[in-house]
Amino acid sequence: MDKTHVAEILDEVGTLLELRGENPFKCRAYHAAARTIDGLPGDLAQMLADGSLAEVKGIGAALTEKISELVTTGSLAYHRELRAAVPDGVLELLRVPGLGPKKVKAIHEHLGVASLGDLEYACRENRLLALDGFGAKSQQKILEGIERLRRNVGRYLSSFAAAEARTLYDLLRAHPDVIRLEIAGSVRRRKETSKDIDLVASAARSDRIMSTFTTGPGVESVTGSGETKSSVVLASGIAADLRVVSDAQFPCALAYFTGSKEHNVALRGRAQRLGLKLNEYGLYRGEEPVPCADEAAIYAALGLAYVPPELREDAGELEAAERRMLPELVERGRLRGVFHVHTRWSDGTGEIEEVARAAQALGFEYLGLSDHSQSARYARGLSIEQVREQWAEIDQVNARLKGLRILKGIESDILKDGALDYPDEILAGFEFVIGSVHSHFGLSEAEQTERIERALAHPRLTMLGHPTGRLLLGRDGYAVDMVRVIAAAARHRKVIEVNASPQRLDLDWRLMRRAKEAGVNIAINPDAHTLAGLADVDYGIGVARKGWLTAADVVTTRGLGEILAWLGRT
Ligand code: DGT
Ligand code: CA
Ligand code: ZN
Repeated sequence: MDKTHVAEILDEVGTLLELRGENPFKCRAYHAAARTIDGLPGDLAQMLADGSLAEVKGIGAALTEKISELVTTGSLAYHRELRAAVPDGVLELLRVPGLGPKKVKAIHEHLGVASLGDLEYACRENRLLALDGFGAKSQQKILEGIERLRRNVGRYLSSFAAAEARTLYDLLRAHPDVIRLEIAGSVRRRKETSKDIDLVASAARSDRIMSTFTTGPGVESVTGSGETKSSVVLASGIAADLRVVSDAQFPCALAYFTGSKEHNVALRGRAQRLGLKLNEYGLYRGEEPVPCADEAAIYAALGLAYVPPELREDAGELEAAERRMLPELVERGRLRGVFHVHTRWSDGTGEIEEVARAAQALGFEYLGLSDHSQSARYARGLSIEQVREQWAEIDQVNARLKGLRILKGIESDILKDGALDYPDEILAGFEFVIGSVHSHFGLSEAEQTERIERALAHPRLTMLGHPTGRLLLGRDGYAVDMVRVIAAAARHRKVIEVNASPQRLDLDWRLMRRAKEAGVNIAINPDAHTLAGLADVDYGIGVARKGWLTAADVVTTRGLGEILAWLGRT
């Protein structure tokens, strides 16, 4: 083993000791030894053999023994032992700029954060503010640091990709040469994550548009530039491709670059069976182009109803389009209210009245507040006394508000055995109860499923929150049999939420049709922790559409009267 590698291991031992909260002198000794070894002029094996290593300042007998083990065996038992005690995700936290072992230790111990995804979520839920040595500023810096690390992952959350795409769209839309312009690719299909941004424009000439694109603000480097295609990497890390075609080519180019690839393949196959040829330039019968004014015309020429981009995943949409059986997808404008909103009473930032006014400004008739329950200590879950105080405040604010009704709810932890937090008489005082799993992620699939099934059977439970607990690009959901969970929700007539936080989008859209077919209604819940977070319902709409949901499948498209009747409070 060479010196550099030995130094790395010693340095990591120092860090692992710091993470354990060991004596700072001991930790520093390892870091210092690592630096010393790295800078030694001589040969390590030689120095061990002739005993000169033990003479080096700061090395000494104990370290010499460890270095000897490293050099001769290639690893160090002490290091392996320390390493095994720390989850991989916790070590990963050290890669966030500004987070040293001491801070990582505090975050891990006090907030249970064990991965980058956990950390991002904790920041978004304002959990770091409760820790000594952290403030709103450092929380923001950590979020930016995580974003930078993401660049190496190569995928981005839909919220981020869509915002970056929108900026490019606005830049190009203003260009006088542009005739038609659309965001294509996975962003247009409202996928939960995207690799890059795809834009398609039409114009009589492309050169000036291309130069606007490649020299646009936020462009860090140009990775390709040509007459029909240019590629850039933005300063934020994400890449973007722009295609410019003639206006006649635009519909087929847009369809092609919207994808998905699987949908394209199926569509092309269908064209072939009809004696047609479809590619990114056009639709042809023999050599003869079949003119298509827009995407709908392409589908029509293939005997199909127009397939909205969200459905283009080769999941049966072509068969449904042929039979004119595509669903009329839910739209943002149909949402009449929201559930699952946090306030300052637990880990949100808004006062009840502020949140209510923000909800009203978004056009909602009702606002279902659901702060955390008493077992969620890390999230400042409400004691029974605080629950009663919050109810009193809600009554006061409701008395002042016109046109918006605040509903009293709770995000009750589903306890390890599937029971809900709080005794039944307190639960009965809420107008709705969301049950969520926030702990014991490590149960077996059977145990986790039974736990959630038991919660769903509770007569006071209204809906299941973020059913798998996943954090996109952060951590997988816990092991759970969602088919059984959906069946249980159907049996007990419970709603499942689509948590619209862009980091969750859980229930996954791939499972929504199953829920819908089982007769389970979906609530599009922002899980907002700030006033701005209420608008996250837009991301929920995106995945609900991907999941083939109509307004009738989404409980929050119902007006207040119907909601109150459903909740049994007319
Ligand atoms: P992403 O970027 O991984 O989030 O997903 P997409 O769907 O945006 O994929 P991307 O950016 O690689 O390509 C954009 C679209 O271009 C894709 O949805 C379909 C089309 N496309 C790309 N490569 C192929 C291909 O090899 N065959 C076909 N049929 N279509 C392709
Ligand atoms: Ca893409
Ligand atoms: Zn939650």
